[in-house]
Amino acid sequence: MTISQPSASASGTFDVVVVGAGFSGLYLLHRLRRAGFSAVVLEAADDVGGTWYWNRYPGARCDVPSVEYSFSFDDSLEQEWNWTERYAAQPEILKYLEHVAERFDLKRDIRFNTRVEAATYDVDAERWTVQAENGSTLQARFVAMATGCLSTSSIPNLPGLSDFAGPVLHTGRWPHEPQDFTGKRVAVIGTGSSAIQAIPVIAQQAAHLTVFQRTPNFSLPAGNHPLKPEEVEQVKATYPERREYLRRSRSGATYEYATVPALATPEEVRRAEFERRWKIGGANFMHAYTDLVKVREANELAAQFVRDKIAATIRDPETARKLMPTSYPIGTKRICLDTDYYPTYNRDNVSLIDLLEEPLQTITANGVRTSRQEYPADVLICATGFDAMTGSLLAMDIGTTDGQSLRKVWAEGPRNYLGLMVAGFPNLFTVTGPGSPSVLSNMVTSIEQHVDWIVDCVDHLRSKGLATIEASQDAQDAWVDHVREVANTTLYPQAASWYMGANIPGKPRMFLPYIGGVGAYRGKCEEVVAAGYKGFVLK
Ligand code: FAD
Ligand code: N01
Repeated sequence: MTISQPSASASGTFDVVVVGAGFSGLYLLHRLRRAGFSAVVLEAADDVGGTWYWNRYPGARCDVPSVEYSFSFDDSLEQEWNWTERYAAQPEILKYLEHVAERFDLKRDIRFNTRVEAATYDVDAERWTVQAENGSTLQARFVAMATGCLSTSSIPNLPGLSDFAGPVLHTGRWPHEPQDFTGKRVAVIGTGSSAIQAIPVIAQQAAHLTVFQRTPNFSLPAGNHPLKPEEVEQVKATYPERREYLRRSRSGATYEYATVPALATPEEVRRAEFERRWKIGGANFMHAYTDLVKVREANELAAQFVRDKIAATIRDPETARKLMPTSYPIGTKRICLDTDYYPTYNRDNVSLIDLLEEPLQTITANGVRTSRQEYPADVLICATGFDAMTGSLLAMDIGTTDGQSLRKVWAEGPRNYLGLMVAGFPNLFTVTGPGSPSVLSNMVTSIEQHVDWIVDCVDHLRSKGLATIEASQDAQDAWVDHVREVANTTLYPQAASWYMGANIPGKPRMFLPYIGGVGAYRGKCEEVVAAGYKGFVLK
């Protein structure tokens, strides 16, 4: 394989085309450049940031501690950057990513306002052609899809939506101009993580907020707080060990990982432990016992603890009842972290409408009509989530000149090897693809691992004078089976969640991420490399 020189950018021919300029695309570009490859990033938005560019709704923030939800690849970056809160808000994370882009001079190789619509592999020339909506056509040996797991917003096909007279906003495509809800009647559809963050903030401003809930979610207190200088210093002093621990940990973040099952723990001890973790805040609660997401009876103990908290917080018993999830195990839909979510329902200007009891019939010009009545609204907010994990990949027409089509190959659900490559599509990588820990982890930890693996792989091909790498069909089949088997040892498949593809009508149902754990998964990827890229065909 002849690798072109890093300067070969103007011609439209590159070693690697990267799609997406969020955490994944930025780090990919940096590493590819350092390794001496010519690379370009194509990004649909007009700036960097990905998730943190698009999700500008009030209250948006991370729910993995900021000091860990950040890059580890550069010592001076992590030492010089100062996070101000336990969970940084969207503007701060976006500022961080802009800083990273500036610091490593990344923007000169990012083409903004460039949405990729197709990528075709020429099997004879062993080369990808990538086409964008704006007419750009680029050629490359390799393509890396850094298109994000939660980047294709889903607006449900609600009857009458186009009749609504006021603005319709989606949390994942939030306008750049500040939205002023003062004096306005606001309707929010959905009660997932985005809504749960936005509702308490919007309620403080709006004249009235009506929340339309279909399925109640379990939410835990985030316990967000400003970081004290000494806390930051302590983290910085131990960053190398901390990051190494994260890479080998279960979720890629520091939690107090359980060692004992809930069912073997006396009730008073268990309640005290739940209480302690509830007070600290964060997803740490879900790691209290080894059997919480494996054994329904154990799970129910945690679920009931949260329901009791809801009952103790909400003054109106009917509202409390509506907010209590009962139809799926806690944690099997993405657990939510909040700041004042439940107390918000004690405000006079907030109402909760249960769409299971009074189904949504239509959106009207002036509000939302259910089977019971019309609820007036001046602004409609869809906090209705994403076509997760596969949506952004399948939005593109990805194929080969010998007739392979990703849309066809994935018609029954995504199939790949290690979440990194798909059999039949040589030299095409996905970052945090389905079948990898991805959305079940601190995603920055997982993104760095995937990017490092991909760049090391391309570097390996170069050093061996090889042109292509492709997942073998057998290895892919075995991996897909393994991903399903591990998922089936847990309660996760019992929920109609976006992890299962259940939020998108017609989407095949399968558990999309790999639940074997970040450290275990990293170990498998390392073993594959040590065994000469076992399960891949290199030519
Ligand atoms: P993204 O940030 O999604 O970036 C993908 C980019 O690709 C986007 O800019 C998009 O415009 C671009 N793109 C997509 N398709 C195309 C195309 N066809 N052509 C050109 N460009 C394209 N994860 C955590 O671990 N912890 C958290 O606390 C956390 N909080 C979150 C909060 C919100 C509100 C959301 C929505 C997600 C959160 N996540 C969190 C998940 C988050 O998506 C990841 O942590 C991370 O930001 C993903 O980075 P990425 O670069 O892989 O993808
Ligand atoms: O989306 P969701 P999200 N009629 O899919 C409802 C990450 N994230 O944007 O459950 C009525 O979770 C739907 O109802 P139901 C995180 O990974 C992280 O909130 O399908 N309602 C649900 O209530 C998260 O999991 C943070 O019955 C409809 C809601 O809309 C992921 O992104 C913050 C409907 C969608 O919830 C997605 O979160 C934000 C319809 N037709 C996001 N269609 C952090 O805190 C959908 N709904 C880090």
